[in-house]
Amino acid sequence: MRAFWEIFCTVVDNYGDAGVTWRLARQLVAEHGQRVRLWLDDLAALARLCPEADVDAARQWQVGVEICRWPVHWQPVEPADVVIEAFACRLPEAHVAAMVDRRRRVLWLNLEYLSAEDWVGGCHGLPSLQPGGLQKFFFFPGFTTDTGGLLRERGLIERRRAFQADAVARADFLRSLGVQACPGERLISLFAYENAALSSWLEAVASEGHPTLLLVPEGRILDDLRRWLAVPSLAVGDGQRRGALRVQVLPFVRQEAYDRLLWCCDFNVVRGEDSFLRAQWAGRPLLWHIYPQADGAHRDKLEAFLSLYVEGLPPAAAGALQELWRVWSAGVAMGPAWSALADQWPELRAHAERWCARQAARPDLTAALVQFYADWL
Ligand code: TRH
Repeated sequence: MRAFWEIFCTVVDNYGDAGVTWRLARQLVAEHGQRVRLWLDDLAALARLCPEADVDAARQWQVGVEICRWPVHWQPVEPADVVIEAFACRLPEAHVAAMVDRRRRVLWLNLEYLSAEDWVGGCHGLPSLQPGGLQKFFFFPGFTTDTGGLLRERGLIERRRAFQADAVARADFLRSLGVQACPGERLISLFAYENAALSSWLEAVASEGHPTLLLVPEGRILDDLRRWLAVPSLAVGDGQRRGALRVQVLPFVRQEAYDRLLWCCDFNVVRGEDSFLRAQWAGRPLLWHIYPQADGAHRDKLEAFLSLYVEGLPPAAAGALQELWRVWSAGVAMGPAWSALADQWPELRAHAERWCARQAARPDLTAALVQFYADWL
């Protein structure tokens, strides 16, 4: 059944909002044959993830998705069959009125942020009555069977495993980014917000007995990195060595290439929502820089995810991982937590693949949305 979907997204900051809705839009088209219009108020964010996107176009098509600039002054258009407001952004009032008036019923969904908290399962799929008699349904991504699942394209895990098994493909890909890894070097990627803990972590890595290559896409952490390296500036392509640690600054690459970077690395430091999930699909140990919230709500989210994630890990490995994530999030000294992790690498590596396989065995979020619409009809 081919339906027409609209996805509305305001870019709060960074890339996650555009990143998640762009993935969802593409998957609805490519895997479910749906017609999709994506409304974005900031095309510059999208253009970082999809360089073909034209930041000046009011309307354009990319890989079958109609992308429209969400104008400040809304011009009436016919609403779609399914209208998704991403992350509780406010739909134009005139559009809601048009949804009320539409002859065919409209399914109105609010796609929420990803969280592992307990209450999410109880709220997933609940309707709320809106003025005008419409119902809005809350759709929660999540890690448990009572949620809407996780964004995952068809065949993703198989493609990732094939790539990881292919040393030539990995080397070619890294070379395309200007990276030449030395034999035996451990690869770590770093995509994070500013963090006072960075210097203590890099000290620890640089003083280890084995070599590490740290790959840092350009972004908010660069200033902290530059200070630790004590260099006047850092730009894409720059490389530095401190003890056992080599550091290289990478360009910000398109979304698909960032996936491959995660697949190449032994350990990934990620942030926000989308890169956090992609690192899980990479099947490798990770460190999450959760998006900090002013009211401290991110701490509950971090703990909720940790308690789910460490299930099945031996206590020593679970404790070491939890401690590392907590100190990184708190921005305090990382040295002891990093060395405590050293003995746990084999456990953590096997666990990351197990966790990925367990999550990938569930229906993905896009399929769950399509099913939700079919059931609602
Ligand atoms: O950019 P973020 O910090 O986005 C955040 C989160 O979404 C957070 O939940 C939200 O509240 C806040 O924005 C407003 O982190 P995130 O979610 O990982 O998004 C980054 C996107 O950038 C993701 O889609 C991956 C992509 N990316 C690339 O495409 N190329 C790159 O080189 C890199 C480093 C990232």
